[in-house]
Amino acid sequence: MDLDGTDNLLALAVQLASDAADLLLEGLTRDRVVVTTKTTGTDMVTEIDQASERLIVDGILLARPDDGILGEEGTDRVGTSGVRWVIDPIDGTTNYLYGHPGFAVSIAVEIDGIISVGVVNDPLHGEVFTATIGGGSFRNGKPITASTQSNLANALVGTGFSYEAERRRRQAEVLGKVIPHIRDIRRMGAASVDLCSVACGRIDAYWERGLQPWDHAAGALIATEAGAIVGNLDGGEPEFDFCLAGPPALFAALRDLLAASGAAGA
Ligand code: 2AM
Ligand code: CA
Repeated sequence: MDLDGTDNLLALAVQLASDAADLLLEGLTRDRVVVTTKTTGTDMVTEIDQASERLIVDGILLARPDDGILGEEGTDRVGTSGVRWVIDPIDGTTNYLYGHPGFAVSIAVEIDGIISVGVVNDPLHGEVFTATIGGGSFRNGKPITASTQSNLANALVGTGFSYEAERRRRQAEVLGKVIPHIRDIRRMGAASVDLCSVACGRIDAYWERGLQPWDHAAGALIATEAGAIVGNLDGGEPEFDFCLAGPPALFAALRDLLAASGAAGA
């Protein structure tokens, strides 16, 4: 697809994320109710998660009826155009349920299997992060870059915990081994925003296990285009087993520390 095609996809993704973000803000003015749970009792879904996904999916299909779509709340549509949308209608649902800052609408677009557009809209902070492959990363239209920190001891590192209790316990053990070797830890609660935080240098690095494609697809492109490395522990792409993001000067040292701390099995 030519540059125009990518730009058109970006414009549509920005518009749909903005419409969904308005829906999220409107939902904050009313009581929020858990309508169902998924993997565990703490993996919650509100009616706003479902309404936001419906809004985004309807908008995509209206403009581009031949595209594929993968969405957290159940959309799994095979397309014929070579374009597939990967969406999280609310990333950071626990924060959203509590009205706590740290949730976002995340929309990525794959072209022929390659993530080529990423948009993360964090409505409470009024921040829209965007990236196109090879085109750099932006926050509200201004270019952003990842941190230049090279000393692990001075690195502020984000992470997240599983919805599953026993896994959370193991992850807390890993944290106990990692935290003496870094500046401090942040746990915000929305993977897409954490990856954007790496992209703009307001944390130095981030890792988490157990992420789904819709959690990291857009944020990983935004972090990568901002100069960070995003991958698993073995030099591969970010995946369910591991997502680590950080600037080149920190990535290897943090990866080694995490591996030595047993993060891969936690
Ligand atoms: P969600 O809010 O869309 O569920 C929290 O650490 C971050 O990880 C959130 O981005 C959350 O997305 C995501 N996440 C996805 N699957 C998860 C899981 N099984 N356990 C915990 N967090 C998960
Ligand atoms: Ca979600």
